[in-house]
Amino acid sequence: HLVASMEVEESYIMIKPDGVQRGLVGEIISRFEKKGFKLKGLKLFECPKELAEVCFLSTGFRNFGYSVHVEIEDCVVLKRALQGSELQAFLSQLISYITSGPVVCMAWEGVGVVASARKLIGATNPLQAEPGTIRGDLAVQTGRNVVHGSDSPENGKREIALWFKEGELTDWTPVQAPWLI
Ligand code: RTP
Ligand code: MG
Repeated sequence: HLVASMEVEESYIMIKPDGVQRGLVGEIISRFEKKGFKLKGLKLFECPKELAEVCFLSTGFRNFGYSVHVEIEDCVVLKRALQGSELQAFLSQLISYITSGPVVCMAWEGVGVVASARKLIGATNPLQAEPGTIRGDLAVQTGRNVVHGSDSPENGKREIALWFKEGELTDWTPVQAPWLI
């Protein structure tokens, strides 16, 4: 069985401030819930500036994909164009965005959840995201793309540890859930 050989993973999914402000929390959560992944952590949270800085300025800007930019055509341009103070300005815009209002932090578990969640979310630029994806259906601007999803199982674990405290995560066993296997 293909499925049996795949790993159970965790992904950190976050509804960004624009998603909360626009009343899309239920809509976004339901996409992951209906897909069949298991919710292990959920909170409404005002991200402190320090945490945003950790996310975007050190390891986390990698968490949020700076290293990934090399692979994305659009972003190669971005990487070339943004150096020194321009890069600082871009990062501080990202920090202002993510601290501009409450976010919804989620930990989702499942087989292949990291890649699958990114498919459900769609391309970084919502105008290029396929219809049927969260960004394809609900967003227009790259800088207001409503949701974050981890880009690797390693980052999934790391981001969950960064955004949740111990005791905020619940490991529960679904009573009867053949659809989760
Ligand atoms: P995310 O990390 O939020 O799930 O998004 P992603 O993987 O699809 O994209 P990533 O390359 O990791 O970029 C992280 C976030 O930075 C903002 N961004 N703006 N103006 C731009 O060209 C640009 N590139 C990235 C977006 O908010 C993106 O989601
Ligand atoms: Mg990313």
